[in-house]
Amino acid sequence: MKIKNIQDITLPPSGGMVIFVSGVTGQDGSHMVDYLLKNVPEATIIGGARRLSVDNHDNIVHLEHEPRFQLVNFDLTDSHSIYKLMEYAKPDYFINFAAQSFVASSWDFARQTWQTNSTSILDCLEAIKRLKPSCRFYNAGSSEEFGNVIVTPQNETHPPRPRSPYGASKAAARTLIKVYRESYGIYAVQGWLFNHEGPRRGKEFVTRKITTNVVRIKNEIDAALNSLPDGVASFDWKVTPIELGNIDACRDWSDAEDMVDAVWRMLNQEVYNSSHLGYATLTGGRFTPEWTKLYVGQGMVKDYVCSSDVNHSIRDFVTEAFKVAGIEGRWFINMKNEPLSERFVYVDGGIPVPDVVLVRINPQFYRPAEVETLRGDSSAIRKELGWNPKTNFNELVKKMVTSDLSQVKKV
Ligand code: F7E
Repeated sequence: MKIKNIQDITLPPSGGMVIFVSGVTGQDGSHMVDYLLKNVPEATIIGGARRLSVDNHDNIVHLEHEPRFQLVNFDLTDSHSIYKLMEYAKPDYFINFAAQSFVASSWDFARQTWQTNSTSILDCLEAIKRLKPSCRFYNAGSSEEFGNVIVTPQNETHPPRPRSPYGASKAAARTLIKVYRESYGIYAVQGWLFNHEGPRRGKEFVTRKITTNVVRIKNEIDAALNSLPDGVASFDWKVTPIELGNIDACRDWSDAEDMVDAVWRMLNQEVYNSSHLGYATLTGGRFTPEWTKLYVGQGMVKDYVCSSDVNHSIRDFVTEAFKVAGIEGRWFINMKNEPLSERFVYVDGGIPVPDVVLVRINPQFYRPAEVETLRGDSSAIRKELGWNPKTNFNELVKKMVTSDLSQVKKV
């Protein structure tokens, strides 16, 4: 897909709304653009992505001929890039999904994680302050900020107790955002987004790692069974198992498409919060910089927890994903009850086949420090901003496995 330089962006006539979404080739950025195209018809949408030698545009190929969307070369870690964007495009909204988002890598690349997720947010806030203080800013926050939780479920009052450089970097960004909101009246928010997934999720995250491998294993099983002579039952065949780390970790998983709706609501709280509607009415639905400043200054703008409010272990996700693919399996532990020996084995006609291992544990995927359990309490955003997520856990797993199965069929 053609990528422009910032100075080549085509801007709407004066007064037209401009929305900038960074990290647009990722899961959340691409869904955000789809959401805005559908729900904010008056906006010109600019997506920012780094120009890489290898094309990573799979999540946005469908936008190639979309007249309201332009893709620009943008790097969050280069402050010049941020200033150029703010100076030239002067967006009304800056929605930041660019990040070092893989928690496991944050121990290996702690400085780069900090640079991208914290220092760059400071650069964004400064650029907004200097060049367009009325620009509304969203930064992707995370349940990883809660980390070593002291109470379940976690809501907005839970203190930050991060367990990874990633969690620490997002907690730092949150503090900066609050400082800029309170010091300068900038409408800047950072939601605590719990895990959110879908067919566009990167394959290094555990859910998509599982769904893509379930599909691979399904094909291996089908090929093995089809090669047996009619009427012969044999389990001399093997599959290459999925290797996972801590399968006991519990996460609160939502659909990424539901999450981008929450983001837009957080960016327009006076529209969605019925007790704030006076602000929307006073401005005739379009927010002047003066009104925005007053609204923010009165402490009306809040960060919200966004979650499904239900959690499941990685092992639950595995079982459900295989079930959706039509494969029955069972968790199996050896007689000595050693945890790392645990495996998920194929079940044929109700009988486990211990030699056909579908999933096994590889300690390589354990983290130096783990967040064992996360479960959100999103009652505030549901009540105050009317957020109503549509997809539950089983539907999400089904959506992901079904999508990965259909990709295989296309090849
Ligand atoms: O791990 C365990 C792993 O990498 C989930 C990001 O979007 O959500 C995401 O962070 C759990 C962890 O996501 C494997 O130890 C076991 O307990 O899918 P994940 P994450 O670390 O929770 C938060 C909210 C964000 O903000 C992040 O940006 O699964 N796990 N075995 C494994 N994880 C991976 N990746 N691979 C495994 O083999």
